[in-house]
Amino acid sequence: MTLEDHLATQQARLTSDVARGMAVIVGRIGSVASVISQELAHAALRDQLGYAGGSNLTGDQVKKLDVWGHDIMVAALRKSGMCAALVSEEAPEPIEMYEGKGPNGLVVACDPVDGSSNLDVNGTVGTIFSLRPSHGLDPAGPAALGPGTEQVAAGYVMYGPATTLVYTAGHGTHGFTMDHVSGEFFLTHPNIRIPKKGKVYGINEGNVSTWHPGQRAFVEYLRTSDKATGRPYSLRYSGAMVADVHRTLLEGGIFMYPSDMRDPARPKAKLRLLYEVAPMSMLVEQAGGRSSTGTERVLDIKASDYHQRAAILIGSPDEVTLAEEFYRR
Ligand code: FDP
Repeated sequence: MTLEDHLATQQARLTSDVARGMAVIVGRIGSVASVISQELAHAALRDQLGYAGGSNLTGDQVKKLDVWGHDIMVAALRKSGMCAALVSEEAPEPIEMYEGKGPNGLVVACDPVDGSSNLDVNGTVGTIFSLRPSHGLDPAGPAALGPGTEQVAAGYVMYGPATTLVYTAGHGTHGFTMDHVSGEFFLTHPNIRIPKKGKVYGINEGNVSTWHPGQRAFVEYLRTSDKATGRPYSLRYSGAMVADVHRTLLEGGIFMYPSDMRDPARPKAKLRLLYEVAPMSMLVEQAGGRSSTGTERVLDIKASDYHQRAAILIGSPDEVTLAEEFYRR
């Protein structure tokens, strides 16, 4: 089954005001992904690696492929005629699109090229996206703010040895693999269910000195041998959220990017709520998993800023629940 056919089945299950927009926009993102995938494969040959010069609003050094990915995403969403505004990691304010205004238009939040530090070393990177109803607002950008439970669809594309697109429109999480000859996505992972418990954890352990004591104790627990509870866990960390969440979704376990708690009164998270943390949370919940900040459900966080950051502990229900217990102790 192609992505297009699958989108038609999901479209039939949504309310009419958002259904068509969801199918059109996810389809467009699939087309953009096949172009990004080609570009990544040839980037070194086309002088597309390295920094563009300058940094984005959240202070990250911007790479040439970040800028390029953003530009083609803007053009594709504008052309879709269903996107009323785009919140992108590479733009300080939402990009309003009059082509998609109206009661059925959707607001898209997107990180076109996520995991950019992997770009120059031929590592895995991804695209993450989230769709919400615009409710006919004009400007439509503010419709992106609010809890993650308002998302009507979310997904990511992973550019690894194969290009994989995983999305949910609120009725399960489904994975597709791109045929590199035609650029078309085919359903290869229908209705993904995350294992209840896993054997792997993923976290940047270089940050250990900045963690909450509960976070430190939890990781110490995972590293301690105990046959009865399947410990020690193995550590896997790719440096790209998409790859780490994808592995966790398929094989179980937990991926974590906790806040820097050196000043407990002012926790500092790294990953962005609207176009990283919230969409991944919807995808994993739809597959039977959980996503928490350590103290609250991620999808309940009400965004008040387009580039707001949030902590995330995401994966199998058993590990996320246990991590929360460690935070409470
Ligand atoms: P990157 O900064 O390379 O774009 O989006 C943020 C992100 O990548 C995630 O994809 C990734 O999980 C995380 O940051 C990696 O951060 P560290 O280098 O701090 O581990």
